[in-house]
Amino acid sequence: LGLENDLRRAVHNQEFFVLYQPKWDASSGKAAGMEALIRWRHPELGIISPAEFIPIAEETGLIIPMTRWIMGEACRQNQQWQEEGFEPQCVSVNLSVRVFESQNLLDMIQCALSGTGLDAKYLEVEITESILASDIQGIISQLMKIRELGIKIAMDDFGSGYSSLGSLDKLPIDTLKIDQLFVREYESGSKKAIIQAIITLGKQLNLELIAEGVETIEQSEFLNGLGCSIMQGYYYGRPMNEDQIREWLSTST
Ligand code: G
Ligand code: G
Ligand code: MN
Ligand code: NA
Repeated sequence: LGLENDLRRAVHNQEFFVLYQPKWDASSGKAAGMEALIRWRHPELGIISPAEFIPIAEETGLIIPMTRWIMGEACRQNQQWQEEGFEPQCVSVNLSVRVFESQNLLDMIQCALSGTGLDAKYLEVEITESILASDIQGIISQLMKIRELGIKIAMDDFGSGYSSLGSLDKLPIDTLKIDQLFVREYESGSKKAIIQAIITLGKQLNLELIAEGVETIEQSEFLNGLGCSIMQGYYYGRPMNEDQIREWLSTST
């Protein structure tokens, strides 16, 4: 309850900040976008991990104003980098199921874009397989409305949650993000088989593929060899602040 009250105050006092984690295209050797990740600077406890406060934010509904804030902030920052002359990049924002299902979502996205002037093609949302717990027609219609705004949709942590193979071909999405778990244990025969299966599936369905949690050159070469050239992970870059991203953009584009 302590954290819950603190979180309410944090939304009000804007105690959050955003870090951006690079995505890298190993086949072209260039930047391939970034992911916005929220952080909380608690006045007494210091930096708190989203793993601790996102579940509370979801239960209390505070995730909705928080997501409205981070989406606006990510769009504003992205537009600013472009105005400074950096090569345009797509920035993705994570959506909890609660936000995905919310009536406010389309308005939230439109406000973020119109408020900052960012071209919709430079915004992406990341959803997880847990959205598949509700009715498929409702999910498809929500996905189509999001897409009509011109933004992209990625399926995050793919392969780790609800088995979604039966409906994957019906979902209007652009990208599959291969869960870190498989990448971490890519040398084990079974994980290797799963990675290969996900890549084959993604290609057959004309989806873009991104591998998450890439920490070593061996993992990168393995994934690239299978045809998944876009990577995210500590090997290519940790979540960084806006100035570190400027630094990265100036050497990576
Ligand atoms: O950045 P880090 O690895 O600590 O994130 C931990 C978890 O918090 C990840 O599952 C990540 O997707 C999630 N997360 C980070 N930022 C956001 C956000 O703005 N919204 C939501 N819903 N989840 C986020
Ligand atoms: O659930 P989602 O995929 O959005 O979560 C991303 C989380 O993964 C972030 O908290 C980020 O800090 C973390 N992350 C990103 N790259 C790596 C990596 O190479 N290794 C590990 N262990 N975590 C990573
Ligand atoms: Mn993500
Ligand atoms: Na992920």
